[in-house]
Amino acid sequence: MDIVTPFQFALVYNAFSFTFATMAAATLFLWLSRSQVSSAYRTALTISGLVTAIAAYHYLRIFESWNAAFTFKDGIVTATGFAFNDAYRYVDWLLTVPLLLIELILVMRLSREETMSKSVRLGSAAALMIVLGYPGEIAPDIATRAVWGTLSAIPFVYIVWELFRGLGDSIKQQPANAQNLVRKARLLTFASWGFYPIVYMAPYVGLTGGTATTTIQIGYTIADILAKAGLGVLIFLIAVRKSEAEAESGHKADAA
Ligand SMILES: *C/C=C(C)/C=C/C=C(C)/C=C/C1=C(C)CCCC1(C)C
Repeated sequence: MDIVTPFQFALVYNAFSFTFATMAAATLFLWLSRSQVSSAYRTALTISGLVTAIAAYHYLRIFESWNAAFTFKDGIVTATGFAFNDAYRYVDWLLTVPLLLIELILVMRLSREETMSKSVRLGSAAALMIVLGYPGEIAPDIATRAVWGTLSAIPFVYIVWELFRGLGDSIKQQPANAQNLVRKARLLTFASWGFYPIVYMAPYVGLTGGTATTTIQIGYTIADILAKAGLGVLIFLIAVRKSEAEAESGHKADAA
């Protein structure tokens, strides 16, 4: 295990702790807000809260693992010999990334067939992306990291392309008051998801040892907060707007 400075140790320690609290709070918010939206969007909020709940659990485990890997005493950090376990993060992604895509697709309320086929295709591509990324993440040398990272980027590019093209069309079918928010949700997904491969490349630009470890952990943590809790809040807002728009057009139809 690469040794970190006291500052790096504390930074990652606090980031993990903060993220656990953020994910847990987001879960409560998303689940408790279900009654504020029409029944068509409750599943999207349930899944959104499930994503942050799974992440909260894994951040607790990652936090424990970080704490077990080092001792911080009298201003000095020493490695305990227990390896910091990055597998928690990848298991978390394996579960949460397909769910996040499904959440985004559900809130669009497409036809049943489209929802199914998009969820299966994007969900499988996302799982493949994570599985191919892991061997590179734990590889000790940059060449191996680069090979797996490049393979993982293939399904990644497919997902990005599919989201832009496929979801771009359905944005036009959204009620006017929700279009902008759906566009923002898509943009937030792109921006945060695009951040992961950039963070992954930190060792390519010469970062090593504790600096690389810290950069990667902090980078993934920021991206996770945006991609999971940030998206959850946007999904909630979209669901509220769409519920309002649909209730209104329902009233008009009743009056006619
Ligand atoms: C909540 C977690 C999310 C949204 C995680 C997303 C992760 C990615 C988009 C990861 C992508 C990667 C590549 C495109 C190549 C290098 C390896 C990965 C797995 C970091």
